[in-house]
Amino acid sequence: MKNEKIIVVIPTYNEKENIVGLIQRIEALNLNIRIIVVDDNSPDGTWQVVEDIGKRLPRVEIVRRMAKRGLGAAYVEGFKRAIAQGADFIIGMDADFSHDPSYTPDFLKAAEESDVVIGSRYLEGGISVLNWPLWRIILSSGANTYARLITGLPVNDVTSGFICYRKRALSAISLDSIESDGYSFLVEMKYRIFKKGFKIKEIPIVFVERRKGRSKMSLGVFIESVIMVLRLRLGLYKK
Ligand SMILES: Nc1nc2c(ncn2[C@@H]2O[C@H](COP(=O)(O)OP(=O)(O)OP(=O)(O)O)[C@@H](O)[C@H]2O)c(=O)[nH]1
Ligand SMILES: [Mg+2]
Repeated sequence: MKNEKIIVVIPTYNEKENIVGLIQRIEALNLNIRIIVVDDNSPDGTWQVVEDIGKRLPRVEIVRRMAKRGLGAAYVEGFKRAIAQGADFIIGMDADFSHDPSYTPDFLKAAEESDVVIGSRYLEGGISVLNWPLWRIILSSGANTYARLITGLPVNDVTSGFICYRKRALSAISLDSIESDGYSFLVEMKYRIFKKGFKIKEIPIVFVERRKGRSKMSLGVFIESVIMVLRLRLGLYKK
């Protein structure tokens, strides 16, 4: 693990209240991690805050896109940069502290024997989330079961966004052909990587509901995900 390059990619939209603390927590791990924040021109000025941190800490990079184009498109941009910068391990993480960066060593350890490591909320039959109301648990586990059954992915948490990819797994799929803009991106990535025959492993995480800022889930994104999962199963996507 010694000389391997780890890059964390964080998509942000109005996460000014979270991103500074999150970057500090990643820095505190002392793993020499590079951080790429991909912001869609957040009206709250998240990009500005990260740009300022980047002036002090060259390990922190902001990619500012000029319009809100969805989580999937933001990740694709961040992943392409991470690969171009020679990352060995690329970790996708939400900005809102739902994904605790202190799991990073667990991800890296599990990645020794696999190509993709998923931080899973659904291991051992239950759901490990903190501060979720019942409706959210029902919605999330319903969406997860739907996506798992339709795609046939041998993964418990197919909708998790907390993922560590080895470079070879990310480079093997054509990122430019990814179709999902919203949350189905997370299913699409796992599906494409699985179809290429890479080894996927899950580690247990506790997902903590955001305390600051707002969720970006919308009806449009939800509908896109329902349809995209079906299209994946039917092979109706650009390969
Ligand atoms: N760049 C970019 N980031 C986005 C977009 N939509 C969501 N994000 C980020 O993606 C991550 C996950 O989005 P959330 O809104 O937290 O989604 P969620 O975790 O399902 O919802 P909550 O539990 O309510 O937070 C966060 O860091 C968001 O800021 C987008 O359109 N563009
Ligand atoms: Mg969140």
